[in-house]
Amino acid sequence: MIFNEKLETMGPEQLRNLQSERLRATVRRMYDRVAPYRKKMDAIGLTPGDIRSMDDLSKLPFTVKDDLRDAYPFGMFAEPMDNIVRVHSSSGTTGKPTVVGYTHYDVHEIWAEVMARTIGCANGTPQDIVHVAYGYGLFTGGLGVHYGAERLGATVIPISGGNTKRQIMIMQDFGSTILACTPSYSLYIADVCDEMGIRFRDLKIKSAILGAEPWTNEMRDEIEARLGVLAIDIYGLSEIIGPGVSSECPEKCGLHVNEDHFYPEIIDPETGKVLPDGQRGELVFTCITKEALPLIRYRTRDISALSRGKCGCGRTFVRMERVSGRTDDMLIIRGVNVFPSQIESVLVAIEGTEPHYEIVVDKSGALDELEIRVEVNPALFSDEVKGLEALRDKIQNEIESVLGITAAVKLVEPRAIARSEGKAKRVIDKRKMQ
Ligand code: DLL
Repeated sequence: MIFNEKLETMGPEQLRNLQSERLRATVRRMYDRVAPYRKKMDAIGLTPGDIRSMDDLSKLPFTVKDDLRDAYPFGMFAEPMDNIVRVHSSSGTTGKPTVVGYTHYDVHEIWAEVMARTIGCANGTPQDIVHVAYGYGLFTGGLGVHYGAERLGATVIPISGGNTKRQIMIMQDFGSTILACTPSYSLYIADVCDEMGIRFRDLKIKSAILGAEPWTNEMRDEIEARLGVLAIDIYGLSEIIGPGVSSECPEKCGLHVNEDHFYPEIIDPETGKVLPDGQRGELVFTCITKEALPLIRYRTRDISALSRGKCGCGRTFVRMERVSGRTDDMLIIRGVNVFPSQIESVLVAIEGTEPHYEIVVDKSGALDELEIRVEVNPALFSDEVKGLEALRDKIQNEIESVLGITAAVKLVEPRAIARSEGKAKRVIDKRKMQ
């Protein structure tokens, strides 16, 4: 079902005019209200009047994650706190998270709208029962899908993540028809179903809106075969809105970007130059309607490509290819964004460890596993076992409180981790990606 036929099937010229008008207003707003962005424009002698249409977009300076970090927590907001009705946050490259804010308009007129479109892309209708197993909280997944499902007029089950047996019981008893969670969690739910002697296919779930972490078409095939559902890739990031930036339709030929709100570009990550359609590079978004945090040319570090050919579903919005990787070292473990530098700062702050470590990410069944191998200093290593166990527990707890996920910590003897002459290779990601 196309939720917003008028906008989602808009002709190219009309769309371009709408985008240009919105861009002009956004640039003016950012210039007048957000000092860090105004400084960037002033530095290159650019004024809001120089931006007349989408053709001028590439003149504008980029925004990067560090800009948000430098303005932590609320310094990039274009609205006074009185008008901010919600904040969310995601991991930053150091200990500080990235904080994002929303006005009432952002939550109800933009986010709920684009998420209703997303659920529509998965054949969702007001008759559906949407089982939201993304986490609720500072993470945008749970509440993002929640408001979209309500906007669509569907029934929401706000179950959040975890307690898988209970999830399955609720799906069975309440007759959930659309599942929203990470792709890996959907497979884990299927495993637990098997253990419980329940066939997932016998549940009423007809489609699944899966995202927040990279996955492949092969994984989709497996999910569709095992779960008997239509599995749709949904993409988004907190800085832009959360989920709802783009979504596949049943044609499965790329994710339609809600470009009347979030305008995408692909750039060469080295030179910053805009690349033509079809070429892979770093995805950059400009928010052209948001009030609280209308980031301009935000560099996502996600790798994708754009295509504008006709889509069988009738939607005209540009499509982005499934995200195939990142330009930085961010890992996504069980849907949680993790930077190796966050792990390093925990380790170096703990007495008794050496700055030599390895991060191993693997899959156990459908779920990601994180193991951290860290060298212990020689004095402690010869100490009694109790001391080592206490150290291991301490690291484990610290990691859990900083990252919000559990890690298996393995203490290894001094010099057990191979030294490197060049750039240390600290991350071993054994999960198979295409
Ligand atoms: O993960 C928002 C979201 C929630 C998207 C639920 C989809 C479903 P963040 O926590 O800010 O926001 O993480 C954003 O996750 O830059 C990508 O690297 C990655 N990501 C999100 N969706 C996908 C996807 C949410 N479908 C970061 N495929 C992004 C690959 C994805 N990577």
